[in-house]
Amino acid sequence: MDPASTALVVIDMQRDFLEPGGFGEALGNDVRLLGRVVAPLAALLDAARVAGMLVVHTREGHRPDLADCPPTKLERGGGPLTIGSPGPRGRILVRGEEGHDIVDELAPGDGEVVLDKPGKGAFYATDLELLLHNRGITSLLVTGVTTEVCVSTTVREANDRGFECLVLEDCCGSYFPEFHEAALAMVVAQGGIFGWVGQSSDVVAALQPASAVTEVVA
Ligand code: TIU
Repeated sequence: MDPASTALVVIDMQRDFLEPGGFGEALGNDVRLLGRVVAPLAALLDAARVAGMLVVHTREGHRPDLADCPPTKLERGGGPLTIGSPGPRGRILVRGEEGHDIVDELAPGDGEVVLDKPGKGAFYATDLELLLHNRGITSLLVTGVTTEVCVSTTVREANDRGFECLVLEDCCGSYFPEFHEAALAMVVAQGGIFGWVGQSSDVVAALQPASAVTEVVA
């Protein structure tokens, strides 16, 4: 892995998915299941920043007038609350609202890309491919939530565009543990049909400066 041509992509670590009263809960999910992702992802973010890697944070959400939200997406879910409904942290999945933003522990740093996307995939109706191309990025470390929805969709989109993808298991989360496992198994099956799956601790170790590694060995 060359940090200069690799980007860390952090998908949708928003209050709307991780905290009560948001979109995840409106869809009937237990949002506490995603909490396990925060600590390893914070450590990975630190390591990526020290290594000078490009960091991209995505946020799923819509314009206040919902003009970019397909009626099919609005109609689904089945609960009393849907996209645009008022919730405890503002209107659900609407840009500019508190719930739409990224959780405090993983707040984007200065100069990091924050990419608003209307769909599940990070490449759909965004300038992500252009940003990565202009920076000479060829490989992606993919993290975030949920594994089988926005992470999986993004990995598939990235794969078709020629990016190498390493999905970090402990930095991805799902409301359905069995879907998490299945989505990751689908990435590596058939000789890595969409890419690879790994653990963040291995990436953090690989990103350590050579001097730190020497110290440990000594
Ligand atoms: N519902 C669900 O699992 N996920 C989403 O709606 N969006 C993302 O995965 N970000």
